[in-house]
Amino acid sequence: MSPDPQTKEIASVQQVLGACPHDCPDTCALVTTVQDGVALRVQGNPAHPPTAGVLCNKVSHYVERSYHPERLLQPMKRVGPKGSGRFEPVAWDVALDDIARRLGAIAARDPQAILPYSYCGTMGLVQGDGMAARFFHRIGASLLDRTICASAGAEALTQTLGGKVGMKVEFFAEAKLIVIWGSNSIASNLHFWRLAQEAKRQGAKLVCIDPRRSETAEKCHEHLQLLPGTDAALALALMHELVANDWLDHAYLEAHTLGWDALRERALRWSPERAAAVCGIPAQQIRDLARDYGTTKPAAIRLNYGMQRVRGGGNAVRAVACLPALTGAWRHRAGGVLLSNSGWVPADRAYLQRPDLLAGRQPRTINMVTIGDDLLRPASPAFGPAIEAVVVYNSNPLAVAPESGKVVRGFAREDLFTVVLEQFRTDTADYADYLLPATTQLEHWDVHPSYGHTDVLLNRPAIAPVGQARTNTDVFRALAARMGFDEPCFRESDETLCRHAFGDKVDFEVLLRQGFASLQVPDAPFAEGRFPTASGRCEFFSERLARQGLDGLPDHVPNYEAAGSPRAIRWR
Ligand SMILES: Nc1nc2c(c(=O)[nH]1)N[C@H]1C(S)=C(S)[C@@H](COP(=O)(O)OP(=O)(O)OC[C@H]3O[C@@H](n4cnc5c(=O)[nH]c(N)nc54)[C@H](O)[C@@H]3O)O[C@H]1N2
Ligand SMILES: Nc1nc2c(c(=O)[nH]1)N[C@H]1C(S)=C(S)[C@@H](COP(=O)(O)OP(=O)(O)OC[C@H]3O[C@@H](n4cnc5c(=O)[nH]c(N)nc54)[C@H](O)[C@@H]3O)O[C@H]1N2
Ligand code: SF4
Ligand SMILES: [Mo]
Repeated sequence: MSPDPQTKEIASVQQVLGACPHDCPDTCALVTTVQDGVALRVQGNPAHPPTAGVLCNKVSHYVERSYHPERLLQPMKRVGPKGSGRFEPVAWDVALDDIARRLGAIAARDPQAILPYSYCGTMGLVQGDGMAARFFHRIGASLLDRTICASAGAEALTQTLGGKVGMKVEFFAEAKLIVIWGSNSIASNLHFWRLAQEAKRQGAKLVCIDPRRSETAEKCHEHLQLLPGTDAALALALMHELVANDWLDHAYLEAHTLGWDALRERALRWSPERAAAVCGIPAQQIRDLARDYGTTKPAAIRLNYGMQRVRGGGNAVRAVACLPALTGAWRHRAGGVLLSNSGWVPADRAYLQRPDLLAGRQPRTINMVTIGDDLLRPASPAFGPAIEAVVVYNSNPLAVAPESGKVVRGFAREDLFTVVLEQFRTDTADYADYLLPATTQLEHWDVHPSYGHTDVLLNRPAIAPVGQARTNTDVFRALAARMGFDEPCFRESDETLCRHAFGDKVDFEVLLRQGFASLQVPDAPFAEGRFPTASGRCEFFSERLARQGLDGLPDHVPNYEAAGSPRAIRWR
């Protein structure tokens, strides 16, 4: 048979398995079609159940992102004043030599004057804080507290349930009541919305709790349009009604919770009328939701981070996280609450990030949300040395950190040495002394945990780096070599990092073969209690908080600017 030219063409087409890098609970599995070294399209992997072959609109265009004409393709050195965005190309070796020399000189005076600044440009454990954390630990640089998104909610879950753990997302499809609380699922958690639709087709009722009539609220059966920052009051009033109508699972409360008497007493102070006045919604709406929640089984709550970005946000998440234990919703696999499942992931951070390279040093910690203030702070005994160098990767602080006026002034300091690893010319990139072109997800290895489902994923490179782009790991390896860090961990390849990222808890061969692997999480993780708290119970009352002089029980903590004030009402 003579060779068919078309067959030859098809034979050179490859499909490469990957993972979406974005900070999104869905952590989709990708399939990239590549021909002759060029990526043609990115699609959802139909074999991965949470992805179900579908990507959001943003990532289905990821090929365009990778080949975008505005992509940074070569290292650049600043020539104009800070922030002017005027650069000239520079060779990688020249840039890396100079960066290593300057960081080395600062570290010789005080390594804490160096600050890494990163967040979730990629959620990958390898291009995230794999090699980078090793490098900064070895230097002894200031540590960064990554608080910009989820800290209040994460802490609240940990105090109540013992970790960032919750329902397995797939079972929302079997729930008969779904409460979508402080989450705009259609926009920011699309694959969950698909499951909620499945439940709806099976007769489930959907309720949305959001100050805004979001597109998600629009499509639910009920919308409780409460004032921002009043969720804990609502949750306490729901508890009030569960008690008043005895919609309680007494056996579950007895066996698997801590502090019920105290919580009960507090809840009884929150009549629906009192909460209605605080939340700005009718008392009857609270009664109706309590009835639905108390009498519908299984009932599931999907929280997201939208509701914890207020003063009492942590308390609100604690109060909501208590609810399923009152009704025993956890007994069913389609009952309970989900905010984050990242606590189930067996990431071996000691291996990936090597905090042991601090070798007994205890650098200060800088909170990423105060970066503006901190860049403008002079040296002092309380603060330590002024920040002299910032290395930014996977983040865009000028756009994302609060009080951006101060952040801009901080980054505009002529005496600050700034290195930015980026795919694009962001606001922050404009302030770099060196701007280093980074690879995209199509060009590097990585492994990905998920906070919305309970699988982990592998991302294989589909194409060679575009232009002169380099992986984050490569840049930190190269800097480590130049700074004379000769520990073997600085020579490990990305593939090796991927292989060991989950220790022996995940079979890497499975990841290589199918691109994802499911974690061993029970279908109804807390049906028999066994919460990962100190007591093994759902902790309504937290000894830990009480010992710190804080309220041991969740409460409604009002906004600094009271809900119902003229400004708040105008906003509404
Ligand atoms: N398409 C897309 N998806 C994303 C992202 C993205 O940039 N684009 N970002 C990802 C990231 S980093 C995150 S953290 C998540 C965020 O995901 P979500 O938490 O779902 O999104 P937000 O828009 O922050 O907030 C959700 C809703 O909370 C409401 N809200 C605000 N204040 C309150 C309150 O006090 N109480 C209650 N009950 N509701 C309140 C808002 O009106 C909003 O509709 O999305 C992820 N997914
Ligand atoms: N104004 C404003 N501020 C916000 C928010 C908001 O909605 N508005 N949301 C808040 C929330 S919820 C969050 S989670 C944070 C998000 O804060 P960030 O995580 O800092 O924001 P992103 O824009 O997701 O990512 C930052 C940059 O990482 C780059 N990047 C992606 N992949 C890679 C890579 O592999 N290597 C390198 N070197 N760079 C890469 C991207 O090009 C992007 O410019 O922002 C918070 N701040
Ligand atoms: S839905 Fe989320 S995880 Fe899926 S492709 Fe879009 S951003 Fe990525
Ligand atoms: Mo976020």
